[in-house]
Amino acid sequence: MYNNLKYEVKEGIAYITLNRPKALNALNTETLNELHVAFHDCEKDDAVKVVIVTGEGKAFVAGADIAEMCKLNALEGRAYMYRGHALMNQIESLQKPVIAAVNGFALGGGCELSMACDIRIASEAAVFGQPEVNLGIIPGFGGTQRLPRLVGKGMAKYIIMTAKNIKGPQAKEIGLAEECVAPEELMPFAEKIAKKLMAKAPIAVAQAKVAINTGYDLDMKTASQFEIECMTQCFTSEDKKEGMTAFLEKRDADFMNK
Ligand code: DAK
Repeated sequence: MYNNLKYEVKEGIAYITLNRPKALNALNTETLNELHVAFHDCEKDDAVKVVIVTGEGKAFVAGADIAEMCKLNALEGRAYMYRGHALMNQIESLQKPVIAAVNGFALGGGCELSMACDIRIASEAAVFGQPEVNLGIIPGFGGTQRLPRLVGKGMAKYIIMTAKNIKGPQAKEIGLAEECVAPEELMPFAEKIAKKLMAKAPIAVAQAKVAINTGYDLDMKTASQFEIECMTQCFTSEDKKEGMTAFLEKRDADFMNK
């Protein structure tokens, strides 16, 4: 079904593994479309609780596909950009947590893909960057907007305007990755975080995600009102009953069976 990625669901985790070795997992149109379908499947499949995105080989994603992009005129480029933005927004609004396990090169659209995920775990071998200015363009899948939100405006300008590469450990230092681990620890660590997320109340985790993502771009008063609405969703859930009852009964909460 997929030509450029592997999709597998195991014990509540959907693994989306970019697998286009001839172009270091670069995002051509077909790959963007396949990612869209894979994330749609994640949303619809009740067996999926958490998603881990990673790359096969030495790259996470080496960016948008330069060979394909090179042939696009301005109008086609615009359509391509809409497709990329739609994918990033789809990931950001997925009602399940998404972890990027960044194994290697995460350049251009690859860095942007990781930034649309909720949590980034970098391998020490990871290399993040937005090298678009080397190609005569700027980040086109939300990088100029998501990078400053993660690392601050000054650092984002430094990275984007000088096309500076950021290795895994530095990515953690500046807030571009939440954790940085040895390459062989990457998937076990990402799975550990996935299991931690799965043990929490799913509706609460989903509502926390939407409250943070949506509220971040609103003024404080509107964002606070939005938080109240998200909290109200939690208050109507079985998870809230189970979580609070479990606390009072001095036992672990069991959200999976509710
Ligand atoms: N696209 C296409 N092919 C790529 C590629 C890419 N992004 N990156 C690597 N490849 C291909 C190489 O061409 C090479 O193919 P062959 O020559 O073997 O056929 C193969 O993958 C292996 O790459 P290298 O031989 O270069 O491998 P190295 O280990 O020596 O170097 C590298 C690895 C990641 C440092 C290097 O490959 C590299 O610099 N890659 C390009 C990185 C880059 O500039 N990424 C793109 C950023 S631009 C838009 C919206 C969004 C975007 C654009 C437009 N619109 C709205 C229109 C986003 C743009 C970007 O992401």
